[in-house]
Amino acid sequence: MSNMSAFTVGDYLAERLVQIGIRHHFVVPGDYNLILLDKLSAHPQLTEVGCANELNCSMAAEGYARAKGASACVVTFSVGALSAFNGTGSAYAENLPLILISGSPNTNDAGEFHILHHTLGDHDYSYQFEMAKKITCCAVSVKRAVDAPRLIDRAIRAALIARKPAYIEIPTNLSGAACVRPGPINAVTDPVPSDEGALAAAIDQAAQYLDGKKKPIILVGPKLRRAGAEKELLKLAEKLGCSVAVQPAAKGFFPEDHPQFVGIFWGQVSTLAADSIVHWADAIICAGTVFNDYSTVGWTALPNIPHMVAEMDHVTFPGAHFSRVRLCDFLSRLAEVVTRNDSTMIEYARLCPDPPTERVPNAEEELTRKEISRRVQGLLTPETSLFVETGDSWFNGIQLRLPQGADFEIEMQWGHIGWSIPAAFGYAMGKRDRKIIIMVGDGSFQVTVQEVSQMVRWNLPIIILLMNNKGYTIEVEIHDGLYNRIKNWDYAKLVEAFNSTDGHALGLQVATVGELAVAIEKAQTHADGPTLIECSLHQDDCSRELITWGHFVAAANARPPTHA
Ligand code: DPX
Ligand code: MG
Repeated sequence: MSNMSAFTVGDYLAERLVQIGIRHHFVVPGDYNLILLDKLSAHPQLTEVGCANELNCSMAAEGYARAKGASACVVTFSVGALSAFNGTGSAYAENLPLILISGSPNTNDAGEFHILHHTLGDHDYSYQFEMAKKITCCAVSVKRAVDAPRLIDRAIRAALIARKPAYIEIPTNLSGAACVRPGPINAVTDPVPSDEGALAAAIDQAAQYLDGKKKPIILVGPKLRRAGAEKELLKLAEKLGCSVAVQPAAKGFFPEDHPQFVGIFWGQVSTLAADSIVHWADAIICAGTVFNDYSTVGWTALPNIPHMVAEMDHVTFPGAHFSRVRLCDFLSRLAEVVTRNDSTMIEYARLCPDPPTERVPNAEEELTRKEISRRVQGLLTPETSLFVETGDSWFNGIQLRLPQGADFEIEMQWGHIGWSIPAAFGYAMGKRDRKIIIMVGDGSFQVTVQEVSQMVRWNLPIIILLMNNKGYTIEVEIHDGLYNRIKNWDYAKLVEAFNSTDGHALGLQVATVGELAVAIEKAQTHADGPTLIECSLHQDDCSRELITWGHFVAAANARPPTHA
């Protein structure tokens, strides 16, 4: 049997991707990865999904990992991979196991000192691998087919355990080389269990921490879902009976219709007075929290009492640390030992704001940001997945009330404008039954607009609400200059250009309350392609929260150097 007809390195990789639950791989072809793409698409359970460029491809894979728990992005050497590093960075920051796979030069070329296309034009072809090490939890470069199974398994296992991206580089002349068949997948997927001793000690320490505290509260962070610990958190919260506040990037990780939900905590821009009750508490159980300059509103909202922080695989208390304690084990064990204390709920009932009275505007009134939010609120159902883009869309989305089952996706740690378009596309490929809505600004849309054409190609009925305030408004609120003005486009016409002869994108422009209502109705019945509703807004029509947050983030950015 010739090498090319045997089970190959490419087949091995395909089998492993399928075994970890991946059903679609996102690709841009190039001559260094073509054989590999043939092998991957030959697997009966893998569907190849082409993207318009590698930035979008990596962001689509990032979104797919949100939907399916893991993803694969396959690109060519350098010209492809360097662009895909951006979505890989996002997956790192957002704790998502994206497997970045790059084709690379023929194994003979480095030793023969050849100059190759798509490279820096030097003789060293290791630079891409070296760069990938910095933005993944594990990078492997296959140099011989015999090493491929071990290296592929190592990279995939590392990604799944750490919930971070991994990198696999496969030379163009090895993808089709003969390879052994994979052993049981458990060796790759089995989680690292908690250390029993460390877990028991951490639970003791937690009991000590809570002992004598009168006003405990739980704060939920974005790593909770990545650790698969939402159910355990709910169990702990209900046993303790205390208030549960949620960080902005964790919106929806604790049900918003639950009586113990007290809002999104981020300092002065908190919802439902979450900041007041967090500041009133005397003990904070942090679960998967991330305190960065954005979530703390320019460092103005760091909790100022000693708190305990349960992370994905360790717990830290004031004065003690325990490694190898998995978040789900810690939370469910803690739920068994805590005693009920609902003092923060009793106080919250006293201070929580009354529901705002809603003004329903007339149809001929000029469209406003508030009215768009009111309409999006009306669209949310248990089947909705709402993507909110960096920009005022963050603040508008965070204000909405999520019904049980609705999913909320945000990329707050990486914060790459344009993420929502490819990420929602990738997510839609992984979860075809969800009703996907994107809230995105004009500046962000301009970055990754090409991926609307994949929504058209796959007939995905995604609704895109484009907030056209004619500029980078979030930047205006942080620090203004002419650079925050952008060229206006006819966005509605643009998405229809993607239709060519066979597509069904619908582009609508609205400037009044009545026009938005009609457009939303059309979008809801438009089932065989995306609908973009371009909402014309006044340049200064932005949220109170954005202005306040921007003020404090600008102050944090402007701190003078403390060391000369
Ligand atoms: C930038 C941001 O129009 O939204 O609501 O008008 O702010 P708003 P737009 O989408 O504009 C986004 C713009 C330019 N941030 O205000 S948030 C800096 C930035 C970034 N990501 C990348 N480049 C620059 N976040 C890739
Ligand atoms: Mg804008």
